Amino acid sequence: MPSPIRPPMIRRAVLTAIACLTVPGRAVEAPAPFGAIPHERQITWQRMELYAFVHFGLNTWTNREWGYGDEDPKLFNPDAFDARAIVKSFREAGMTAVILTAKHHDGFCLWPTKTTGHNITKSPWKNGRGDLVREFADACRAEKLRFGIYVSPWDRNHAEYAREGYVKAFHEQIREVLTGYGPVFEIWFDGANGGDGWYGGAKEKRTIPPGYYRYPEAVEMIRKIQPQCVVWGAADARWGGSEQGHVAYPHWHTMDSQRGGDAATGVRHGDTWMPAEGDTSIRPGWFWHAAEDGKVKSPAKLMQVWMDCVGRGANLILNVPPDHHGRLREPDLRSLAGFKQLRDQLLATDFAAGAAVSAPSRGNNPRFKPPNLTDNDIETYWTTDDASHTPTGEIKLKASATFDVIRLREQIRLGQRVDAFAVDAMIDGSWKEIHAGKTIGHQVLAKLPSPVTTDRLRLRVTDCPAVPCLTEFSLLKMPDISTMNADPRLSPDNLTKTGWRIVSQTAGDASRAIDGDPDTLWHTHMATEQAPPQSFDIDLGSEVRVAAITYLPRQDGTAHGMTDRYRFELSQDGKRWITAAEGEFSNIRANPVEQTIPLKSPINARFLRFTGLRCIERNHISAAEIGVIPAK
Ligand code: FUL
Repeated sequence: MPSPIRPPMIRRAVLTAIACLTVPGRAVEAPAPFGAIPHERQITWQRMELYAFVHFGLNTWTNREWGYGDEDPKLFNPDAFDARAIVKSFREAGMTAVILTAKHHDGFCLWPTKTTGHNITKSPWKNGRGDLVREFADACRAEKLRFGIYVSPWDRNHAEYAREGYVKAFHEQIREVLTGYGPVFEIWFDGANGGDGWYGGAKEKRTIPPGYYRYPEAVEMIRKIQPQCVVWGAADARWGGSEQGHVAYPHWHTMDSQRGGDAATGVRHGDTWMPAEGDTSIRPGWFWHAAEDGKVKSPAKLMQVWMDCVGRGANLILNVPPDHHGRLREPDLRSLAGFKQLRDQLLATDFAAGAAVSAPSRGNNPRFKPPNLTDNDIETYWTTDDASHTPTGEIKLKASATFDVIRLREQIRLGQRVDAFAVDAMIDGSWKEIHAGKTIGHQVLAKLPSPVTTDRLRLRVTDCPAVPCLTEFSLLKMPDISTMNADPRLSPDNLTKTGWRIVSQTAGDASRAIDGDPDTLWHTHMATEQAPPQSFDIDLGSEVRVAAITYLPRQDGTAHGMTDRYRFELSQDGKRWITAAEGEFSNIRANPVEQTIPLKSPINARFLRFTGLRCIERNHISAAEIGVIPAK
């Protein structure tokens, strides 16, 4: 949830260190910083990139997402809890830290706090002598991951909530978790404030005035106790703008300290360094629910989220909730392992490593030399003379390579500078632009539409208000995730959709119904509702012997536009069509799972038309995925 922000303090010492370093050869000063710049704690944090969120508490037993505040502490009793095993799984998944919900909105504290009786000492677990914050802190230390804490500002249990008494307790809770457990890399202040709650038995709705939590005071205290702790949501880092984990592109690390700004994009020329953290859960909910064991995000989906978050320069906090035994579930662990494998495959070979780069450099000084781009060192950078805002560098690879991901990084200690860049490849004797990008910042991972093979490239900075300072240029190859139809909501028998394209549609963006992603959808609710019938035609890329067709209704919890009467037509040339199936999806509202319509006998076709003839809610048509099951 969005939260108030405050500018971080600019640390001159770091700048001075960068600017005044002298080097052998001609002494040339580093470029002056541009705009807002990060604090050292933010730089360290931005390099952590991917870490785990753990939502665990009474909701794990009550099957709720937001506890009301009157839950019985006796419910908290995991019989197989092992913090070390959980943290080890995160380490093996390549994560850098773990953040625990030490207190969620229900007010139940997972450590023996002195601020409220609603805490873990009232639980049978370890005979009331348990301390979950300590268990996680110790496990993180043992596994060499960093540890962070979520303490919900909104407290639906506390009788004094929305009054002065609670703010004191809340600040005290912050002090407790930051004093007794060793270094805390991040503290998370959620912006959610739903209003109603138990509040000591009052059972009413309470609203809070702006500034109620007195964050500036809390931040001052935090700085004294743990100066390196990143305060998320109130001082050092911002929300990524959605609970699906992705952030927007172009993406800025800066915000406006007075007016805030769009959390997903950031604010160009904002006066405050306030990098984003995208948050999402590996499951639909944040807490564990048995009914969601079959709805764990696939490795391919996690990879997509990661590309749209970490690949745009933000951090990703991925929630993996333990069950009521206190263990991570098998499907979650499998997905985490698959996700790690995909990242490892992507990052295994940087085809640009050690490549020769020729370009002008600042004062011809070796410190700013172009090969700094390909030296795999995130601190060294290539830069040019002050007058040269849009330089070009030419890169000669050691050998011809095939890649489809370009990675770039800026030296963010000097601010986020680049507005636009382009990359060309030498193909068949001439330069061809293969990518035109916008922001870079800490990192950008640009996925090309198809792989490129070359041994010569050109990097052109095309728009930059100051001389650019680029630390890294890499070329990577994405493992084929289009063939990984591992999402449990889709039958593994579905044909992969590589090479499919939408030929025509009556309304909306039908490509979203053939992207293999159950979380995106086609719908015909534009400025006004486009009533059924609505249809689109797919070119399957080549002829297929179709045995069955599938329809996955929207998966986002609403029935708007869900179809219960359909028609599927097939064609070999996209002109003459035959009706392959027409009928009704029964019970689709109560059970919105993938529907499979077997054909009477297989039909050869290259084109498929789906028509939604009727909808069960509102007056438009929607579909999450349309698929084809080929004859065996
Ligand atoms: C939200 C909360 O309301 C959810 O329950 C969850 O904790 C999520 C991370 O943040 O604002």
